[in-house]
Amino acid sequence: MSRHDARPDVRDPRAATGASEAQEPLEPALSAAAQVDPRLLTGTRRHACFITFEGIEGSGKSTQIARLAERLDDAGEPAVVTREPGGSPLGRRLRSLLLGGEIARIEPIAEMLLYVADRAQHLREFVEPTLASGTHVLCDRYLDATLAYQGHARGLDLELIRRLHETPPLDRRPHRTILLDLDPELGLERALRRNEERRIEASEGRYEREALGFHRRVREGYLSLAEAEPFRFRIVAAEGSTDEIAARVADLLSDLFPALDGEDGS
Ligand code: ATM
Repeated sequence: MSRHDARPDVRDPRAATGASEAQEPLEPALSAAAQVDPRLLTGTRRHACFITFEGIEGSGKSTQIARLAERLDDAGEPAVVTREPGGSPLGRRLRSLLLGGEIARIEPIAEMLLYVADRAQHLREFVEPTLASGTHVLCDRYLDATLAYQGHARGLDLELIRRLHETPPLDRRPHRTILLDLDPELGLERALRRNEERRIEASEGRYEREALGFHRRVREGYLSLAEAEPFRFRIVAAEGSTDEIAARVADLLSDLFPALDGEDGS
């Protein structure tokens, strides 16, 4: 785990700010279809950014998010990395229930509501206080994962999922979403190899056991979400070296973080 990986159990920004309770967000959430908030584009920006990373299994999100956190920290823009599910103490319990093999079958709507429960707790306990303290938040999966996996791939009503996310604290929208796009066949191959190396099959292998068709639907789902919100999404081809992909990611965020402009991402 890198020094920048500040999942809440590693580094809690409330410790730095002295806040003991989850705070109300200090800035209004952007609407779902929002264009880039002009305040985020000025050199005198005072608001921290909420950036999410999405993609199918094996698309390299974790590696890229860690690289970006490092680049931002080096550029004097403090950023923490977190993830869903699992960005709060409750979320970590939910993650092991959702991804482990302990419960053989979870009803699709129950599964969706557990991801939403994880998100509500994560937003209140970690994301909002962190943004309020002026630290950027880089989140490995967020609302679009629920729309792609539980909506597009499992067939749950997308509008139901969206409606749930109109209620605070779930109404927080990312300022930018990086979609790492990859052929699912390649992604699954990478994910299975990684799991074997790390021996995590038993604890987190539930999605890798889904058929290829499921992962194809997830990818198509992500691409249609990106097409519907071009202002928020940036699609990055997740093929090539880690350095090449990191450079593409930095380039697509340089309007929000001018310090990333013109660097090579390595
Ligand atoms: P990571 O391995 O990227 O942390 O994701 C864990 C799984 O959670 C991921 N599995 N695969 N493939 C997708 C799944 N997931 C959902 O199905 N819905 C959600 O809302 C979220 C946040 C994750």
